[in-house]
Amino acid sequence: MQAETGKKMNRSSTFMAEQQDGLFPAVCPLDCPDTCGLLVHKRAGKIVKVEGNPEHPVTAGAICNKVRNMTERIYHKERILYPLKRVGRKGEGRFERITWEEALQEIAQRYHRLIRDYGAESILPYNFYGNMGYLSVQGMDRRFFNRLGASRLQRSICNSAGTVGWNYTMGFGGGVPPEAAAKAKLFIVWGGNIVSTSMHKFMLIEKARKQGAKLIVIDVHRNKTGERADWFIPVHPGTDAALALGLMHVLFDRGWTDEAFLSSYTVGHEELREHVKAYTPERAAEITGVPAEDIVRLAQMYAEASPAYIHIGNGLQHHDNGGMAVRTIACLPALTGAWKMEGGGAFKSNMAYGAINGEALEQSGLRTNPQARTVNMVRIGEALHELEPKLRSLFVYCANPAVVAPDTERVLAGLMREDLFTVVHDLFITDTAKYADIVLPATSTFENTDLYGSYWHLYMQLQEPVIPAEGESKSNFELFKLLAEAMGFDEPAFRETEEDLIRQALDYAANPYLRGMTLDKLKEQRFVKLNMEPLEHRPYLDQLTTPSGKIELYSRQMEEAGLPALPTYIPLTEGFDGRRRPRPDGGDPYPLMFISPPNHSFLNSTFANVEKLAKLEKAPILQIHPEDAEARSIRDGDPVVIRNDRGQFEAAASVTERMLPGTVVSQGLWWGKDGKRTRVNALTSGRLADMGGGATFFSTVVEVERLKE
Ligand SMILES: Nc1nc2c(c(=O)[nH]1)N[C@H]1C(S)=C(S)[C@@H](COP(=O)(O)OP(=O)(O)OC[C@H]3O[C@@H](n4cnc5c(=O)[nH]c(N)nc54)[C@H](O)[C@@H]3O)O[C@H]1N2
Ligand SMILES: Nc1nc2c(c(=O)[nH]1)N[C@H]1C(S)=C(S)[C@@H](COP(=O)(O)OP(=O)(O)OC[C@H]3O[C@@H](n4cnc5c(=O)[nH]c(N)nc54)[C@H](O)[C@@H]3O)O[C@H]1N2
Ligand code: SF4
Ligand SMILES: [Mo]
Repeated sequence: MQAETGKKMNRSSTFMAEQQDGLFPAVCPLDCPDTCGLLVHKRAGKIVKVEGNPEHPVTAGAICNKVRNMTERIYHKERILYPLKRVGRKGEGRFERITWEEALQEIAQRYHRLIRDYGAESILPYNFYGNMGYLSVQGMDRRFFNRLGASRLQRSICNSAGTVGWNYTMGFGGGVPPEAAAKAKLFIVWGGNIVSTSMHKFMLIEKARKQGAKLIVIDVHRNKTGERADWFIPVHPGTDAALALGLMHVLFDRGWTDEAFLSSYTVGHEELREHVKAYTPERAAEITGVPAEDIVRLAQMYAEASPAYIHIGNGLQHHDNGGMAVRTIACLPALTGAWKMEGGGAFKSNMAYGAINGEALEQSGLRTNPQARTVNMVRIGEALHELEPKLRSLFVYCANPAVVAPDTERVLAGLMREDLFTVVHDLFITDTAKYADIVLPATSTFENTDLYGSYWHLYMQLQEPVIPAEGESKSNFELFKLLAEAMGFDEPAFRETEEDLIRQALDYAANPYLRGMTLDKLKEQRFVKLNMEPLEHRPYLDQLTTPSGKIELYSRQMEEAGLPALPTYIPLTEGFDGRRRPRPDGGDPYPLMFISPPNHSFLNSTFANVEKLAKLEKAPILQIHPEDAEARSIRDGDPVVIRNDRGQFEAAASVTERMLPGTVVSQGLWWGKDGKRTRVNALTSGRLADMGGGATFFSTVVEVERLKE
């Protein structure tokens, strides 16, 4: 293949890391649905440029600006290159260099002592998807903590509320694949900002628009995707289920439903038809802020477009009622029969198509403490203070809870505990690492071997080291092998290689889509498409794994779980609907809804320390409606403080009509800097969503004031 530079890509997977010059294949490891194929340019042994791999069938050579600047991160002057031990106070960030031998011995000794005195449950791993590689976060690390007998972690900070909600309706955790989506004539992006968070899907939509397709964005603020839409529909936060129910009312009422489809493929359509009579467009308008005539127009466009595709974003899922919102929206395509046509239907995640053999990777049989408790990662602030028996050690990797977890003040107070032994494995002294007793240097993805799936497209990819490990850094895989050895764990599971684990991950008869996927093929081709043949023999709609095998508009499972069996609008616990109802306790100290979604140039809190990207985002900004600004004598550019009972956050006001009055928005997860209050999660709570133990970042109420200087 001829790449842009005219140089030939090196396909041989042996010793890429040792070659000084050339062009090498790689995979983007970040928590982004697109999982791009990359090309890494090396000169004199160093990476000089990262670009998209034009051969990748879906991402096709385009990558985001974040990853185009990846070299700034890999060779950042603050990257940690050897193990460190804390010498200052917790939070101060003063460390001294130690050897790996010392670090491993100290951790092993502390862990043996904790296990003897308090039991292994006193130790909690805390990780998320800082690196999406299966070996990075679902491999040796899981084996290690299973064998240790540590408390287990419920990894629910991202999308688990919606996943449960989707599954109640559809059963199977896969939606419309990209190849089919390209054929849609109407795209509804609902609670997502795909221009920033899934750029290749936006590119796909742009292409379809050239053929006449339309894009509608439903969001609480006109984000970058809303700016580019044919129709942007602003809603009050947490009211989407009411909007969907209003649409259902119109669809049934006007006879715009596909009755044959409803009879063949759903259960509960008669109950639903009755149920939604109460959700007139007028009532839905009152709740959502969307005018009744717009609800009718939207229902008509949805019914007439064929095929129509709904993208369900994370904005819906980070609310008290997030599970129900997703469950409700997931019912819409069944009313019009959109699923019948190629490209019609909905997408929340396509991860299920590529499901790997997670059990082979983590080996739950190694568990020395099968009864170990499970701690919800969303509630880490509370867990560090209140859990009994106490947590006495936190092992953080691939995550930055001091910035990303809700209720920052509580998290930090927990991390300050002198009796908490904290280990952080990362590439940088993150806000979390500042509180660590031991900091361990992590490799970047380009220094690792790993296997990647995608939660949007259908290709798996292999990463092999393109450069040697920087300094003394080690991959997660290697680290947990070394720790197992230091702890004296001698099971064969800890002696296996990366390639052994990749083979085990791919050997999974339970997933027909994985049939034929092998390590050898991945080495040869770099990206290999899942085997989609099963869909040809047995259509998607015949594969649903709900108890009835149909789309469950009425769900007995939900009823059994104590939830409404039919899609229902449930107001937020904190906050207001369109009637601006005061809080149930009568008080109204925090009249504004505070939404804190990701920004364009960071990936969660990753890249916030890369100067070039931080400069593009300038500083934390609070978008506030002119009415709300005027009521508080706030002018554009003014410094403001945003407060509630949990904490404070400071930003520069941007007075804008992007939202309905009553909602303020600040994008981006900034690190704390120079004692400034730059972390949005100081305001958010550890309250859990209605399903899946999910986070409720966006169900937050605040007051805003001009900051006196
Ligand atoms: N550039 C960039 N890309 C990313 C990330 C990043 O940090 N930066 N993060 C990655 C990760 S981990 C994830 S999970 C995905 C998330 O990506 P998306 O699924 O696109 O979700 P968010 O970016 O969280 O966008 C949420 C949108 O929902 C809106 N919203 C909030 N509340 C409501 C509501 O009640 N109703 C409606 N209709 N809208 C609401 C917000 O205004 C925001 O525009 O992106 C991934 N990609
Ligand atoms: N207010 C608010 N809070 C949010 C969100 C929001 O929209 N608003 N979004 C939420 C969502 S959807 C998510 S997914 C979470 C994300 O939360 P996290 O997964 O914690 O995301 P990051 O902040 O990117 O932190 C990842 C860390 O992993 C490190 N890392 C990268 N690669 C490796 C590796 O190979 N090994 C090790 N050991 N470390 C590595 C990175 O340097 C980085 O410090 O945040 C959540 N928090
Ligand atoms: S962050 Fe997403 S868009 Fe950017 S390179 Fe990675 S996978 Fe591609
Ligand atoms: Mo996420």
